[in-house]
Amino acid sequence: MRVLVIGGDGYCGWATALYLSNRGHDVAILDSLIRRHWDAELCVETLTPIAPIQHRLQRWQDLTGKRIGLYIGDICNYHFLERAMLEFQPEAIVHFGEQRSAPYSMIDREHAVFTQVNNVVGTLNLLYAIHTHNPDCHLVKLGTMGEYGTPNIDIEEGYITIEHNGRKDTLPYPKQPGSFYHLSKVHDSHNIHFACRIWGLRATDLNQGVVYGVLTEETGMDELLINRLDYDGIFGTALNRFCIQAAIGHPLTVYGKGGQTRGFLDIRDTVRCIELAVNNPAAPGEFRVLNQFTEQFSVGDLAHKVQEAGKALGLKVEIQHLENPRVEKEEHYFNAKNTKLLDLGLQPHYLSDSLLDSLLNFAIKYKHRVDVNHILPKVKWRA
Ligand code: NAD
Ligand code: USQ
Repeated sequence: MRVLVIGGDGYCGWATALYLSNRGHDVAILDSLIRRHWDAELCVETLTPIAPIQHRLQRWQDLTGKRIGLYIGDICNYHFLERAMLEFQPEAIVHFGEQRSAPYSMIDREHAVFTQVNNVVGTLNLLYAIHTHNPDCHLVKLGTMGEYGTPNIDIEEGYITIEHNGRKDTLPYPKQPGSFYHLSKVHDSHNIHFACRIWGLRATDLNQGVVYGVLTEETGMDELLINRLDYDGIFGTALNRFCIQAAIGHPLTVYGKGGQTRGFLDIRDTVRCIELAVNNPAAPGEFRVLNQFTEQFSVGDLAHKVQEAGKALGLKVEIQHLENPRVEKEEHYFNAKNTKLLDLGLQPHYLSDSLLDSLLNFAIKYKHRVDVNHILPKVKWRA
């Protein structure tokens, strides 16, 4: 299948583009490379040294004989997007190309506005481009589990059946996101759902949990194919950050009580979930929602797991409860459904001692690149 991976220079997108190419799909990456610019803006670098996208792709072709196309540009620029769509004629589009950090979106008004414009306008342009030029193309859009927030009832996959005053309907599940970033995903979901209803587009919204890990079969093939691994207080995410903190002897940064519970998945499952969605497209007019995570953990549980795994490697790992920079529940009910991807054939890589061991060793290998000034969180929700 011809698959366009938007955001293919990023963490999930790079691993996915190589994986799909390796599995025989005809892949092209579209990316504005703006994430590299945000790193420069914040004066941070990923733990791993990532090569320029052109070198990465050349190396992939030299190693495997498989060519991945490249379109460098911004999906908020409609004419650029149209040209790429008309030239590549994708049968599926996997859309990772957004500003994805909650703290970045909460820095100040400019960053909140930028996040929502970049994400919502980019996705809306994409919907118009598909409708106008390629209406049968399946949109596989990365959403987030954070769209649901932490309600005191079970979280369903996208929709909930409600009885009200004697009448019954199946409706979009209520959304209570926790940042202007997470809100941008809710706005996207509404726009995509509407486009499916009015134009008959086919779309899958993948409400992904927090991703951890760095190695996939393909990105581990060669140093030039290495994936990014963020550890800083803005783009770094919980488990990845904890492993890197353990590697450099920094106390693990649990925010508040640490009872915040989220869905998590290994990056090797991210790439497989995308493949399952691509290979099993939504029907015309269908807005399909899948919850993409494999296990639930509280932040405190994860810190303890990293502490134990670190001990086995001879690392002395302390856990520190910091004042929570975010506004969120620190103790709450959380029980989210995630059966639809399993039904499609996902065989999860559950979090294991061997994964923690390999991630810790990876972090130790590159720990000389860590700038400790970027570990503590600096962005406050109430500022
Ligand atoms: P990332 O920042 O590593 O990659 C995003 C890529 O998109 C970057 O290469 C960036 O340059 C590109 N991009 C951003 N805006 C663009 C635009 N307007 N036009 C073209 N390219 C643009 O992020 P990631 O961690 O790979 O996340 C990818 C997607 O998955 C995001 O949509 C994110 O919300 C979602 N997601 C990520 C996680 C996670 O834990 N990393 C969890 C759940 C959902
Ligand atoms: N947390 C800590 N200590 C840290 C970092 C985070 O306690 O050092 C806590 C946060 O307060 C939060 C939880 O861990 O309660 C998750 O935070 P995170 O930074 O790991 O993840 P989040 O901000 O939710 O965002 C990440 C990705 C985002 C994606 C989301 C999936 O950056 O793109 O949408 O995970 S989800 O969380 O399911 O919405």
